Amino acid sequence: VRITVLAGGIGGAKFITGLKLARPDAHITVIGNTADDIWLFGLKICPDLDTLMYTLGGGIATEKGWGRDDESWRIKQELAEYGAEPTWFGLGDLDFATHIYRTSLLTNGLSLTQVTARLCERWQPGVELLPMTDVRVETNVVVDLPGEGVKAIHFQEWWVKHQAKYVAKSITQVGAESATPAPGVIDAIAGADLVLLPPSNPVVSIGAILSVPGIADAIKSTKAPVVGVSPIIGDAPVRGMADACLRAIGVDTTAAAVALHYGSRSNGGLIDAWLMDEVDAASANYLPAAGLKVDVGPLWMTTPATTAEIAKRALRL
Ligand code: FO1
Repeated sequence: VRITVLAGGIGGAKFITGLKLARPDAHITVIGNTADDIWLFGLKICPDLDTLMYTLGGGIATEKGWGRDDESWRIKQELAEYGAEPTWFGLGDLDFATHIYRTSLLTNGLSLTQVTARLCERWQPGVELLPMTDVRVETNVVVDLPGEGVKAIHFQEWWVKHQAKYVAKSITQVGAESATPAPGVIDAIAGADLVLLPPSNPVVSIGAILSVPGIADAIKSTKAPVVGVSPIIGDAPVRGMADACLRAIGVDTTAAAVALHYGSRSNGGLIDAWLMDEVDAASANYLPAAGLKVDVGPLWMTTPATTAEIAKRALRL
């Protein structure tokens, strides 16, 4: 069975860990968000691809959910001694090696798709990991910064440097309109037996992937069923800042509102079915009228075993 998953970082990686346990026989293709990518110190950092690769390959710092396990921070300290900016983004020594190697391969002319495949030869994530595009696309957040006024800043600056404390007035994927899907992305959607939207951020993760021309159309027209898993439980994001991002696009932070935001494929939308948590069961009732099949069950991804149960429920749906 061929399963294609669109994924952001931490939530997507956790879900896919469970999916692998639920269906060890499946050929899983993961289309990763690259709009969180950022160039720092001359190096290309791909947070979501790396979170997927390290998590599925067994090298993630589990408590944080990003970066390497058993990490040290000597390079960061040394850069700080020089007064090198920025100091707000946590790049560890082992993680730096990934970014150095990735950037050197890109400089040698390999595409991000080829580089990601090369990095995965080491990590063996057990899935085919594809960037959404080989072209530079960056999520920008428009904020009103004290003393600076209204301006667009990189997503990582908003989220990591400012801890999302300034209201996101709007969120855009810069460069998306002229981007093209990476090789293999459209085929993975068109040729899938099942397409899954895991509990990733609907705006800056899934939304960013869908901003690449051609990807949303491929999902709308694939013969495979498309099943989404709610990233919202009890009117709050499972993790991260989906509430602040949803507010920026005028969508309520509820499981049902996110389902309606994606919309039913029978009405020109993106999904056929939606899995939501038990605490949101009351709002499940009015989704069938919007053309969506719904199931309700526990959605907290507390352990790989409970996450495998969530994945099995999505597969049944
Ligand atoms: N998240 C943070 O909150 N603080 C950091 O300093 C930080 C550094 C970092 C370095 C490499 C990497 O792959 C991810 C990193 N993240 C960090 C996570 C990342 O900013 C976001 O959680 C994702 O981009 C959102 O999907």
